[in-house]
Amino acid sequence: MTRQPADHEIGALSSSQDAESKTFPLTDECHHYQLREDVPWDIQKYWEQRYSIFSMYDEGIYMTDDAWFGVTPEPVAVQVAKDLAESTPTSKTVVIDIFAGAGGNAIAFALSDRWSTVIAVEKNPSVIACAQHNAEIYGVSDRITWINDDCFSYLKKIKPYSSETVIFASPPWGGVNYSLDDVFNLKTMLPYSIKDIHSACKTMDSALYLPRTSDLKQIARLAPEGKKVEVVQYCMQGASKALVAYIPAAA
Ligand code: MGP
Repeated sequence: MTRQPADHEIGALSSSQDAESKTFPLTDECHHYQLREDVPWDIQKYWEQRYSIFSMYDEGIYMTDDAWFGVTPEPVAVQVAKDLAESTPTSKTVVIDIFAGAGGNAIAFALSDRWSTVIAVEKNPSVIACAQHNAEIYGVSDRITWINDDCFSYLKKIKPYSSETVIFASPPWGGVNYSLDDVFNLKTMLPYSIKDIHSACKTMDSALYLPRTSDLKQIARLAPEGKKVEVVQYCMQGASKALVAYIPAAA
């Protein structure tokens, strides 16, 4: 029988007492834009899609300007949460969103009621404050353990819990120009390459949220010996937003 990590153990795994805290205050970098003219030009396209991103936007969703680029639209986050729940053996009860951003995925994992523990790791204090605030709006903030830390250092600390843990990773793709190449090269993804991310996660089952045009040959190489990787394209209004590669843990 597998043992679930108790809350105090997960807390003890944060890098310092300061890294994990009950409440992260919103900062000057956190905004709830109500008028188009207040929105920086480069994120106006995303602001136009605000209700697809967070259906409860008008309840007071907060984002930093950079967080708009990487947030998973709510219908996609809900479907990913459903697919991850269904494809994971019930013995695994902890899901860790290692690039939590403004919280869209962690909120969907918490709402799915599948996991005994949902952990959201985000290194930017302003961004984690937005995520926590947004999770409050969706009524699930207290069902998420918030870790303000670099995910690579955090992952080293949770190695003893690998067998009961699933990783979800929605990393930065190196900016909005990711779509300029017909095939996106995951080796040169910035600031973390696919190798950096996979090496840190490979002892656990993982789900990687990547550009829809990602090089599938590079993803196929991540399959452990004798196991398969599944790749799912997630679409809205007939167009793919991103793909998720579901990668089993290496033996
Ligand atoms: P997009 O391709 O920038 O916009 O982002 P759109 O409107 O689908 O495409 P266009 O071709 O019509 O211009 C699409 C989705 O990709 C976003 O909603 C995010 O979920 C995701 N996404 C985009 N970027 C740049 C990132 C990123 O850097 N990291 C992560 N994790 N997701 C991203």
